[in-house]
Amino acid sequence: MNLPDTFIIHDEVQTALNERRPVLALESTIISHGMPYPDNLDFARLAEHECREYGATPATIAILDGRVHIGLNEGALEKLARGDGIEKVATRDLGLIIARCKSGATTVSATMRLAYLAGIQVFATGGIGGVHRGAEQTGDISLDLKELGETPVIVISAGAKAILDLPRTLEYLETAGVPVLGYQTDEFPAFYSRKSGLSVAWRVDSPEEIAAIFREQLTLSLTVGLLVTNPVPLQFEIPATELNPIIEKALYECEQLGIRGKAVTPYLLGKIVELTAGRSLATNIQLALNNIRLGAAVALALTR
Ligand code: PSU
Ligand code: MN
Repeated sequence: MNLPDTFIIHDEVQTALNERRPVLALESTIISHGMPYPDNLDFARLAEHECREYGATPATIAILDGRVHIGLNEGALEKLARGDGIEKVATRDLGLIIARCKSGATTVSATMRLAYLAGIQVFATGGIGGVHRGAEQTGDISLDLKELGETPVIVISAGAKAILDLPRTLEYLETAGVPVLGYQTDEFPAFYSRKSGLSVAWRVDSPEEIAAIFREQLTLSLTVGLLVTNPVPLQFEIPATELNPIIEKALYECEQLGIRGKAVTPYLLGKIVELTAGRSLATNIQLALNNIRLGAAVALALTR
């Protein structure tokens, strides 16, 4: 594929792509805007380590000084974790950030698009953005959903964050034509919790099935993503009953402070870490690592 000259593909990633070995894309907003320093740096390193352990080359994606990096070195991870001058970059911000030679951490939407352009088919994150509660009034719907409806990449997530309006998020995904698969579950997981009370469209039980479904989508030239939802491991989940009052409190304070737009999700995640005395951070890290393990297995299945 002919890549724009603003792209810098890490040697290790380029070699893996050339040799048709499994590559897994990882996002950077979860590092810069989703977790506090220095836990986020430990997470970023562990994420890449876990990916390798499970047989795939990690390609963490971010923009540094106007260059799109597909695969990062240790210095870049450190810079993203510290977060100074690091913008939160969704697909709509890509042109501006690159044109102005700025640095940014990519969200699910931007990471999907850049992974696709770089020829990477699988991407593991924590949880996708979605329709926010109260979107009837605010109209706040994450660009992640639109991107899922437009870009053929497999996204492995722990569902959507419980801070969102999950029924409306699922309705949006249906309208956008995005298949929502439950990995070894019939229920749509709610990020910190394994259950949401909502059903997924289809259940799958192996990485091979996921790879087979994606191949058929490509054969049909369907230009949509494939959303895989993978529940947080039982020992790390925070049950919804326990979390709901905390989410209510975080949402209330967010509203009181008048926080809007792209600052909402980072604020809520940070507030929940504070209100759970760090427990939600441990859960966030574990669910993301769990997604990386599955993502590596799916990337491997796609090479067979
Ligand atoms: N998953 C996490 N932590 C995060 C995010 C996802 O475990 O911080 C980020 C992703 O980058 C996602 C973004 O795309 O939150 C959604 O932001 P918004 O609601 O502003 O679209
Ligand atoms: Mn938003």
